Amino acid sequence: KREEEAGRLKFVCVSNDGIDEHMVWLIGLKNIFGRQLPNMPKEYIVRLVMARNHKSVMVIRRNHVVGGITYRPYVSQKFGEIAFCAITADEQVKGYGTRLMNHLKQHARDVDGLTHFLTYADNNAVGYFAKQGFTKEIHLEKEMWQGYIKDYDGGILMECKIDLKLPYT
Ligand code: BCO
Repeated sequence: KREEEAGRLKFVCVSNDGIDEHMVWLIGLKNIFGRQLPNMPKEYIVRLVMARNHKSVMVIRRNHVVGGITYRPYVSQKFGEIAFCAITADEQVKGYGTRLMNHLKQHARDVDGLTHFLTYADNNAVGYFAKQGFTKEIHLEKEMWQGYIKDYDGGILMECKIDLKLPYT
């Protein structure tokens, strides 16, 4: 919190818009995903991080990327699909992952107009997602998301309802 007050820590949401600074951050985030999600093909990571229909919420400290979440907002369906989520190795378990998720929820609700998130969580990330309010019970009607999100084996589908009023940050 102190670093945030000193202006050294910031949370941003960017997509591939050609702005130099955004590109540098997206490349930094893509590299973190590459290291932290070894089972994901590198080309797949680059493709989604750089896709114009995806957005990335990132933690930036002293102009370096600490971690981030890449998601695809399905605005007409009012839900977002989280594609990747990671914090750089030496900064994990310091609370960044939680704060990142809170910023994501606030942005998704207030800017994209979303009400839910869905994600296929890795087995070992289920605990983290559960602490962020995700459940294995899916309340969204299947017609809302089936055919939109890509299902992949090895992941467990989890859902999070975004509170309509809660100040997340
Ligand atoms: O609040 P508490 O202190 O009780 O709990 C903390 C952590 O202990 C707990 N936690 C963190 N990682 C966990 C976990 N619990 C179970 N299993 C885990 N793997 O969650 C609470 C929040 O901790 P945090 O805010 O300090 O989390 P952190 O470390 O900043 O960020 C969490 C991760 C999961 C983003 C980070 O550890 C990470 O990058 N891990 C490696 C990459 C990864 O597993 N990413 C998620 C994979 S799923 C994916 O991206 C594909 C589909 C979404």
